Amino acid sequence: MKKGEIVLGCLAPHPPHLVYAENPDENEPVSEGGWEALRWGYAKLARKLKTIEYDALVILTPHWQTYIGTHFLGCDSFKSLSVDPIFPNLFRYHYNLKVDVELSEKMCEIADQAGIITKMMRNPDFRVDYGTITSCHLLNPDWDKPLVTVSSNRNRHYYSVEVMNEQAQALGRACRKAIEESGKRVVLIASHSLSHRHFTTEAPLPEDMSREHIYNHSQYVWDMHMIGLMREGDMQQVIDLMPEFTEQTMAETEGGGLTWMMAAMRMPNYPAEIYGYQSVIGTGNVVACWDPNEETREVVL
Ligand code: 2X7
Ligand code: FE2
Repeated sequence: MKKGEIVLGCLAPHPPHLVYAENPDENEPVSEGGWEALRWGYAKLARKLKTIEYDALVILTPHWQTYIGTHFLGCDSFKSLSVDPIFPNLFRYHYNLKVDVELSEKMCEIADQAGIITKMMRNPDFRVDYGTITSCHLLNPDWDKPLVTVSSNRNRHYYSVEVMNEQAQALGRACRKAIEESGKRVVLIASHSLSHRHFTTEAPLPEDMSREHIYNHSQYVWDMHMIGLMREGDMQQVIDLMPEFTEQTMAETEGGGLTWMMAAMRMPNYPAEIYGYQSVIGTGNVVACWDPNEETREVVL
């Protein structure tokens, strides 16, 4: 069998606002738009994805939080209405997604062999988190590829950001091995924002862009520093800075997504493609990807 490979890694933030602003048929609330810098960037990355041959999407999301080990979706499909607990006014999304259970089981098995506590999620009524739904909708609105969601273990809360950063790397290495053994071509997704302090009140019209800005300047400076390193292709430095960045900006990197993805991709030393940066209720969000194929890698922004 041909060795499987990771064909792309995407950093894909999941504010439900972005789906709300798109007005897709699947979402009940209706908007007048908003957050175009992120949505247009996502649309461009979604077009790139259409040009790549791949079998499955594998996504790690901080909104599926597990306290004992790492869990993997383990039923063929999940269908329900996802109502965001914090923004039910923006996000009531009817989803119907397919899972690559074979790949999911392989990742679970290899992670287990590496000493990581794991579990397959076999409850067909499990409610898939809105991080998975939002990032996957924006990257692949046709929903024509199976996916695997990997949960976010709460190492950061039990122990520290440093422990999270180490454990997420071990998980990333295990997932890479599983993908190689599977023979499949896989797109990885780290679903999260960067800096994450946010406003606690909402404008009367949520998409009123005259009210949208980053929560504070230090968050902005940190986000730009991290994005600068991504552009330079120094992901080892980004991961080394992760504990400090995460603590100082309350970053959503705390769930381990970017660390996991970079370890799985063996710490890229080539430039990331940057598709857009914008705040959503004060949080910092970048849409970016790492393309291991030199021939298709581009300077986007
Ligand atoms: O989950 C989120 C997020 N990460 C960022 C901004 C707004 C809402 O939800
Ligand atoms: Fe989030």
